[in-house]
Amino acid sequence: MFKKILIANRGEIALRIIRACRELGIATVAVHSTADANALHVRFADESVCIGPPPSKESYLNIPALLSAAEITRADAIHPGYGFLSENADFAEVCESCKIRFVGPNPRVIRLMGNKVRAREAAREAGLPLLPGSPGVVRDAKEAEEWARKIGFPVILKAAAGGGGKGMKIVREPSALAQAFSTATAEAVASFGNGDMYIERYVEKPRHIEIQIVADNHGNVIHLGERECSVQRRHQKLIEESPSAGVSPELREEMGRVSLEAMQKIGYSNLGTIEYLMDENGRFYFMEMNTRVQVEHPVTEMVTGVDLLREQIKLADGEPLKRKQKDVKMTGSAIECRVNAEDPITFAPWPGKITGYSVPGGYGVRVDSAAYENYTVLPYYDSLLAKLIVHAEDRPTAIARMRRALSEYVVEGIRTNIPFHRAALVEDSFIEGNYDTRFVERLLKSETGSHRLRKAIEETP
Ligand code: MV4
Repeated sequence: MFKKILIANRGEIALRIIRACRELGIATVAVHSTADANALHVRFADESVCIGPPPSKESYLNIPALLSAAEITRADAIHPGYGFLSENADFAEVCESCKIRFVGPNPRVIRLMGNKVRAREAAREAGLPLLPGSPGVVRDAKEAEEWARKIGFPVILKAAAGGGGKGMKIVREPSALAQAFSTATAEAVASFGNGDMYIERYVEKPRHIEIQIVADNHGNVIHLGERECSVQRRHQKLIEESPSAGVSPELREEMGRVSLEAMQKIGYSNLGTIEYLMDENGRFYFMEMNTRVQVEHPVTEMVTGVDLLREQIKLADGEPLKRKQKDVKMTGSAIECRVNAEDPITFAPWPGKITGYSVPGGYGVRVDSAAYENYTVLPYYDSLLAKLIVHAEDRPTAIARMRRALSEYVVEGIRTNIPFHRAALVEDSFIEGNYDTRFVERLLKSETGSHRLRKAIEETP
């Protein structure tokens, strides 16, 4: 087993990794920017190294500084967490060439999944269902028009280097295609330095359902069921749950089986998440694959009883999977609310000092957070303050438990989106489990939704 792991991240995920290491008897090295000198991940780790000034580019994304820190402290592995360098194939490659294990899949798969056109092709070859679309890169507007005619409108143009919604354009009629193609291409060049586009049939009100994959270096793959992540705004997820109310046991079996078989064919190893779009008829289509641990991994941990970070580290060390698919059981229902330091109506980031702080607790409640009283939320990094996770025997009880936990949460001195969560969890469509990716938009637009949000702001301590 590894003796020492360097955590190339900050915030709650750095703490989550440190906790898993401590339980495995592995020493930890925190890295931090000058602004993070007082952060909890620095205090929780056995050692720490300052790697640069506050901007991420000069610290948490600074590859030479990270490798120097790993070499100086003699770390034998680097855990990238999520975000930052977690899906950077070049970084994974440099780590391996420095004889430092990268906790994640091999650079080949990271690179494959990073290019959405190549990922789509690999998914098709591995037997995953795809939406009708171009088999490869669409070279110009004329070619896009030919494909659109075959596929049928509406269509969506997507950047090969994209993900997270950048460089995407929905096109509803032939006359709008040429303009959309050039705008999307320009956006993709500006954002990713790569203007390659592909085209797909557009699904109007999709649900975002993802399958958790766990794979070892010896060809064994299992899945841990699905997470539903349809409650999101501008591609930022806000609420995730497992299981999804829109997935029957039969559909779960099917999605899990095809996902697992595809990963065996691709030669995937370590943790991974396959994202699917589900249409109104319950049909699912491959969207993209994430080759890292995800923010929302705790809901899967709560329903399966599998410690994903512990497993991830053991898998990176080459340990074979002990669990077989038949050993995986999903029990009850788990929900996660992402508590962000942001305005609950405009969603604008709201950094600043937390002057008063009290976290919820009790049966079935988990808080993954790096916040504490007198902590200052910094403007340089993402605004995730805490993940509030509940687990209960069934979905209605989980919803009641989450509402109870949200009512206990006190954060003074900054604005948070706790009122948004309070409003969301009383929406009929959420309670019925009958919602899609337009949920937040509808809540904010509706009379009752916006009224409830304003009331929740008044009532939130
Ligand atoms: C789509 C789609 C509808 N049809 N593709 C958004 C981010 C990127 N990963 C892919 N996305 C979408 N792709 C087709 N063919 C709708 C979205 C989409 C979306 C997907 C998941 C969760 C939230 C979303 C919000 C808006 C659009």
